[in-house]
Amino acid sequence: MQPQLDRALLVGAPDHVLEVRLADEHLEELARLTDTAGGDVVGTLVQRISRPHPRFYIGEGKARQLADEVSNKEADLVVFDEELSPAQGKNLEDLLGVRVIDRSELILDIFATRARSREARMQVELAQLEYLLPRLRRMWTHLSRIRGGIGLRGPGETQLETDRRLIGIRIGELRRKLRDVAKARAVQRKSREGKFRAALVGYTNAGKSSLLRSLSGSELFVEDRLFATLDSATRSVDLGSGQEALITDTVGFIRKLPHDLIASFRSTLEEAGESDVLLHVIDASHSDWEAHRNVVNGVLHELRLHENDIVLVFNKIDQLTHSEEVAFRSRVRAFDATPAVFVSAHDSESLKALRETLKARLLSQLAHVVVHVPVTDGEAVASLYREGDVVHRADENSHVLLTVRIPQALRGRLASRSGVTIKDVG
Ligand SMILES: Nc1nc2c(ncn2[C@@H]2O[C@H](COP(=O)(O)OP(=O)(O)OP(=O)(O)O)[C@@H](O)[C@H]2O)c(=O)[nH]1
Ligand SMILES: [Mg+2]
Repeated sequence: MQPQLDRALLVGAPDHVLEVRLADEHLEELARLTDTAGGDVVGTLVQRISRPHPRFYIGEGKARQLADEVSNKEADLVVFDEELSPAQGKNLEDLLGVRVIDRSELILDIFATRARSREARMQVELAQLEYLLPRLRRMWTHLSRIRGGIGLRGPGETQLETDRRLIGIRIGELRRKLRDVAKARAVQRKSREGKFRAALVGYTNAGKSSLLRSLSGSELFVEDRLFATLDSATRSVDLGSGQEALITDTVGFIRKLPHDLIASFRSTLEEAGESDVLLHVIDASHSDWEAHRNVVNGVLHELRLHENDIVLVFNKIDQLTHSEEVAFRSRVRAFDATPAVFVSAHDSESLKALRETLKARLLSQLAHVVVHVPVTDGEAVASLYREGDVVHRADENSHVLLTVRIPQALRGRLASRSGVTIKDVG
């Protein structure tokens, strides 16, 4: 059900108290989304309102003006920045005679065309169907129009009932399959236990994938478009001094991300929450970075991840002049108690601060212990050197005495070996 996005007219109906600059910014973002979905923006229309009009969301007079615009500009699609109720969508379509979609539908459409992995595709399909269900009658009208059917009469009640039932069945099936995938992922995660893990979260286009690419030196898809990444990917990153972290790149967030989408990506995002630290990436060069940060904080809140250990990663500082950067840093420090680093994914030197921050967190989580290992147990000694941070070594006749920082998982494994004793330091 891919809509043909052609000549699109954008409509913004911001709250009348919203700053003009922000209202412009929101429409600009909607234009980028439309472009990402393959549409051509032929015009925009804005009406500041104090309350949505129940019939058309915008006022009646404005709706008629919109109808004139549609015919003047020969638009075949109208995109609303605000979420339309099923009835408002239908009324607008009846008035305008072209397809009307809202921001949520546009985002769902982008996700549908861009998701690659089986899991992401199922997540998107689930979100689309859940969005579609209450709007079925209107969707049917689209279809009968596209197929040049019997005009605007729409389907009969029996047909609608059948469709609702079929969609309900498919939703159940997708939920079941996604639960299985989540279980399989939990097993995979177990095998990574004991490793230090971080997850990149943040507004779309902030540079999450670019950062992981620079940190890990491995290929990842990066693009100056919204929602370049839909499938999470994990890479191992060298932190120096033999320490290593597993870092996961996730889907980006956006203002008014459809709830159905957040719900279907919940398991992937919750997995990010199980990591030792969340790296909240912010595009420091974007004029609206504070609003972006608030949107991301809101989603983290919704996913109950806001109390996790979070580090703010201000990216793209190469785009700021030196004095802008200085002002930026002091502003951030003055207003935010969350630890922050300032980096550029395009400058590997600047990433040192991020590696150091991660390493400090990794080391602080290690248990500081003295381990007695029989000299014959070469494997235990080797694993202490490989996974721990050896501070001191003393060789006795039958034992090696190592003062070392180790992850809890290694401690558990060693404790069960015969002849090995572990004591906490201080
Ligand atoms: N100048 C500059 N550009 C950057 C930097 N980091 C990323 N970019 C650019 O920003 C754009 C988006 O980068 P991505 O890494 O795809 O962003 P993302 O956060 O993964 O975006 P989504 O996957 O869409 O959520 C690309 O054009 C990058 O080249 C940086 O430090 N400096
Ligand atoms: Mg990305």
